Amino acid sequence: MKYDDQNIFAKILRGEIPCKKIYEDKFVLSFHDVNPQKKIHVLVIPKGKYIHLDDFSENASSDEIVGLIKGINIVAKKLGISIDNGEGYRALANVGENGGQEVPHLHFHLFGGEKIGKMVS
Ligand code: DGP
Repeated sequence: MKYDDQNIFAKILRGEIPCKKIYEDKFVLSFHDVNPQKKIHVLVIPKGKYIHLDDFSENASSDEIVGLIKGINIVAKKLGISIDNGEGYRALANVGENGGQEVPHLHFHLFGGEKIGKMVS
């Protein structure tokens, strides 16, 4: 499967569609999910063109992989939901059709601000 440059997150990365930005650096962009499922529900995406976690794991550079994982921690701290903040959150990546992935650009959902509950329903 080829990366689709017209997916919604590619358009957000190019600034063609607005987002409620939380954080941005060389490797990641983070913004609020348009349809929040919990009190806090944000997305952290790599800037590189990766379809899903498998694509990212196989093809991203070590710097990009570290950048994404560090980015999640930075965003959690910024939102006040990290372990350092005495809270905690769920980081979740849907992968492919069976994983329920709708947007074909790798993204981690961060859910927090309340007890998140059952892992899968
Ligand atoms: P997933 O099912 O894991 O692919 O989740 C895609 C998420 O992306 C879903 O929670 C809704 C969110 N989303 C879709 N379109 C937009 C958009 O245009 N802006 C923002 N901020 N979020 C979006």
